[in-house]
Amino acid sequence: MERTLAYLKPNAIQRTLVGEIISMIEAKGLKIVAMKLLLMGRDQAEELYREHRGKDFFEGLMKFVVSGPVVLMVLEGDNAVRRLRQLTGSTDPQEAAPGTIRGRFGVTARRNLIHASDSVESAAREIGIFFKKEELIDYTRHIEGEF
Ligand code: FUP
Repeated sequence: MERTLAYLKPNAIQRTLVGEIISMIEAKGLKIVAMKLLLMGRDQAEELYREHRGKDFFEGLMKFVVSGPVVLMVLEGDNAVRRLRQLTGSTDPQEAAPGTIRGRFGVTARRNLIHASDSVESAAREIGIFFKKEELIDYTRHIEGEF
């Protein structure tokens, strides 16, 4: 069982797409084990995107992700990392497949609506930036086994 971090970026909240995007995640069978609305701090944003430090889009990315509240989620399931990345689609929405979140709603590479961890290792690190262990809830869904 894997865990991954997703967060809905400020433009998803501004465009009132939170419900639709979470519906797509739920429909995919991924289980929400933690969720919160948060105004991301600059320090958290820099830590999350540390591999991009120094790139030409870094400063713009920082300003965008702290510009308004985001919805953070920890999702659990078999191959959760890969399944969420597939559902999210390519970074540039113009390249993203039509059925993906970015393919359906995305406009630009920066304002691409959702972040999804790219590996199990990144997921563990990224979850640690935003959640304490006790905020992750262990529970069983009644529909478990019926997918
Ligand atoms: P992804 O893993 O698909 O979220 O994409 P990356 O890790 O490559 O990029 C992280 C974020 O950087 C993107 F979600 C948005 C931002 N970005 C830009 O703002 N401009 C770019 O040209 C590329 C990425």
